[in-house]
Amino acid sequence: MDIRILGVPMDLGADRRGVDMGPSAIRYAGLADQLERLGTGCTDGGDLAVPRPEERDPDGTGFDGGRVKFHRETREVCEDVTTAVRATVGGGETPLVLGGDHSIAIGTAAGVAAPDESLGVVWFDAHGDFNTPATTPSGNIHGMALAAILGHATFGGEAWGHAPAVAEENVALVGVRELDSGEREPLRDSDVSVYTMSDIDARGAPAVVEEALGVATDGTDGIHVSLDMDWLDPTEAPGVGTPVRGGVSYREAHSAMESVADFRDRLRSFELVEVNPILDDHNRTAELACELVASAFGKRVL
Ligand code: 6HN
Ligand code: MN
Ligand code: MN
Ligand code: MN
Repeated sequence: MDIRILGVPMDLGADRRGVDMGPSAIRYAGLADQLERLGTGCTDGGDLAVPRPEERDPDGTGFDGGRVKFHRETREVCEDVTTAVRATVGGGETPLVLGGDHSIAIGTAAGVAAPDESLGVVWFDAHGDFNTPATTPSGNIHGMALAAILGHATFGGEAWGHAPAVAEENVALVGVRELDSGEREPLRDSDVSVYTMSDIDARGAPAVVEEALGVATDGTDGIHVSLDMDWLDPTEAPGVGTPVRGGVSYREAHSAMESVADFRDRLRSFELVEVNPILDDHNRTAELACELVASAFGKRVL
């Protein structure tokens, strides 16, 4: 497997400034070295250009009665992500996309698979990212990313971001513990398989992750893994934009990524988002991010 790292220093889709430094912090923690030690090819494709929030006006009013901050800029960056991811996959490499906030997933998902293919997705996150412009309490696009990919969120009448290759029945959301009131019903009514932290408490992380991977691989041409670092408990991963107590432990996260590695032949792309170095404790969240990526790409103790 040949991996290509694509950094997206994006923080237009979230409130707390700092996730734009995520790709740097993760590289600094030694990502490429760890991957090379696995014997996989690894090329760093650098960072895509992202406008600074200070240069722009977030505006974003007038979408289905709600607010969508930096809508135009986010859309432009996501289109660039799609182009870069598509070129990477087309060249036979596996994209490893580093955020940035989770809004970039809209660009990644659209680039990973052609519209006539079928792509399964495992979304590890404390949140549902299932808001729409009509339900969002924040106006932040990172909280709408999964809804947009599945074609639920329309932006001024346009189903922007909809990735037709991704069918709801092949999407698993794992580790959820904080949903906004407007996300619950659409998520319950959808065919997305939702595994909350209560499911992980009751059944254990390995069984839940195994089932989630089954959902994503069932009849699909490949899978995309989107790992929001706030999936982990904040004691392990303090450097994230929107921490929520009660997340998975260090060991559970490793075990989950080792399960992902068992499906390496199905893995089309991997994305790691929401590392916020400003809120971090001596880069430990970025270091953990590197370890988890290495586990997902096949690192073993023995
Ligand atoms: N993330 N549900 C909240 C919102 O603003 O929509 C938080 C979303 C967080 C999104 O962590 O990728
Ligand atoms: Mn997220
Ligand atoms: Mn999250
Ligand atoms: Mn769809």
